Amino acid sequence: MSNITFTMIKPDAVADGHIGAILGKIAEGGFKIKALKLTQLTVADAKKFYEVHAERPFYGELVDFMSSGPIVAAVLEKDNAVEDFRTLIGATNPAEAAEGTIRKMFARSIGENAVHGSDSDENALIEAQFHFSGREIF
Ligand code: IDP
Repeated sequence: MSNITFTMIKPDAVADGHIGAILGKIAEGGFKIKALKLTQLTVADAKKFYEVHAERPFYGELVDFMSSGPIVAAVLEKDNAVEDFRTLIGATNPAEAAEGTIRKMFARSIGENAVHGSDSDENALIEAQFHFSGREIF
């Protein structure tokens, strides 16, 4: 698979009722949905998904937050998907995110920042396969 990225609508944005608006921004951004589900990470899932951040001071907080409630997981397709999606979501800290970006519009804070977006083509594939079986990706 190429030209794909993986995203999660995080527990804050699901709890705040932003699923529909965020999926709308994703569609307007020219991304095609290849896989989609409402799910919840266990603590073990969140630890594994974010294990590259295990040494960071916010790891425990991040794992607790990401397993705290339902999320929407999705695989998105577009030319240059990884980079274009990171532009659409904006900076990690919503206070620094550009106007009109998903994080600027919907995030609560640097930790509870509404959406995840893969940081490389390689990680997009790993993350898509972490959440979806082959027959769930179209
Ligand atoms: P990214 O999601 O914009 O790629 P990363 O630096 O990879 O940002 O961090 C992963 C996630 O960890 C962020 O999306 C955010 O939820 C959380 N995070 C990052 N920095 C902080 C922080 O300083 N405090 C609390 N949580 C943080």
